[in-house]
Parts: sequence; structure tokens; C-alpha cells
Amino acid sequence: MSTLYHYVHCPYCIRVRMTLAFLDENYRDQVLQYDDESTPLKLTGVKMLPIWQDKSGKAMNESLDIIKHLDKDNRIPALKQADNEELENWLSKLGSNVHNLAMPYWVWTPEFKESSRNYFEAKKSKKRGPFKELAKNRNHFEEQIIKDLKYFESNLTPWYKSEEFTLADIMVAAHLWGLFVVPEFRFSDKMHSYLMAVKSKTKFDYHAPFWAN
Ligand SMILES: N[C@@H](CCC(=O)N[C@@H](CS)C(=O)NCC(=O)O)C(=O)O
Repeated sequence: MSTLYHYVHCPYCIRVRMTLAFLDENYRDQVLQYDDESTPLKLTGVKMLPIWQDKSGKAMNESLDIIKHLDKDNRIPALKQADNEELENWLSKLGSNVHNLAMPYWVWTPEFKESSRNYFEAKKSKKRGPFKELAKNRNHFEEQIIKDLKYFESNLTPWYKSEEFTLADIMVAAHLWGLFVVPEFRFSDKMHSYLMAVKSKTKFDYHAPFWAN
């Protein structure tokens, strides 16, 4: 059977999990500890997830390449190139604030053990500063996210820049899903309905790996 190696909180991994759920693929779900360097290095030569390993043992990374590989019958439409580029820029700005806000919470979910939590915090703090400081500034990150989401909401027609569900919706929802872990964060009614529509379309279940074994 094919295997998906992933981190539960990782937005790029969630893209692939949403795609797998949408395509109704059967696969082995393997959540890796964040401090496990040897498994990804052995599979692809880089410590980066998601990794998809097919039945023959061939492994690949890069979420969008994996999605293209899985969606052989082109069941998931894509937006035009220019819209995709705009979306990537928006996601990278939004993603930075989402990570700053959510990381101090993600590390306390059952995905992490003590050693992977310490590894994650040490690695991420190099770029973003200590998690204690991130947590102190959470109102600022939240304000930025809410501002950026307004731009996004104005492009829902009813899917992102489209009358039909596309890969862009998977990419957006995957980047936002981690915010559900932040206790006081609230999406607007419109965003919440949109995310629930993506969930219902894909049959994605964020917590399923925690209950799998
Ligand atoms: N461009 C890659 C990005 C994947 C990525 O950034 N994965 C992060 C987790 S969100 C990772 O594996 N980081 C490992 C590390 O920093 O140790 C994709 O789309 O798959």
C-alpha cells in the first residue's frame, strides 16, 4: 500500500490529505515525529514533509507535485496561472502570521512528544523568536490575519475566484485549518461556512490520525 508521511499541523501536508480524501484514495497514514530526521532523509534526501511513497517504494515530496501525481484523471480543476501566483503570494503573507499565532499552540497537541516539541521550538524560534514572545504578540498576529481574510472573503464566488471548487480552495483551507487549534480565534461566519464547505467537499478529517491506532 502507498504511504503518506506527514505532520498533522503542516499546511502542505493538509493539502495532500485533503486531496487524498477528495479522491477517496486508500493509503497508510504515517504521522512522523518532528525530530525524526532519518526517515525523510532516507526517503527523499531532505527533511521535509509531506512525502508520498507509492506501492513500488518510490518516494516524492513537494505537495503540489504529489497532488498532480495523485490526481491522474484531473478531477480537481485549477485556477489560471495569474490567479495562482496571486494566491501563492497571499498564502505566504497569511501563512507567516498563521504560523506565528498557532505554533505555540500546535506544540501542545498530541502530535508532539517532549523531544519533538523541544526540537520544533528550537528550530522555529531561530527565525520567529521565542514562543513566549510569539504568544505575547498573539493579538497583533490575529489582527493581521483578520485583515487578510477580508481580502480573501471578497473573492469568494462562492469558491475562491471561481464558481466551482478548485485546487485553490484546498490550498487556502489547508493554510487556515491550523487556526482551529488556537482557542480564542474565531473565523467570520462567511469564512467558517466556506471552510466547512471545503471539508464537506473533500471529506477531510484533521484529527483522524490521532484516532487511527
Ligand atoms: N514546498 C513544500 C513545503 C513543505 C514544508 O515546508 N514542510 C515543512 C512543514 S510545514 C517541513 O517539512 N519542515 C521540516 C523542518 O523544518 O524541519 C511543499 O509544498 O510540500
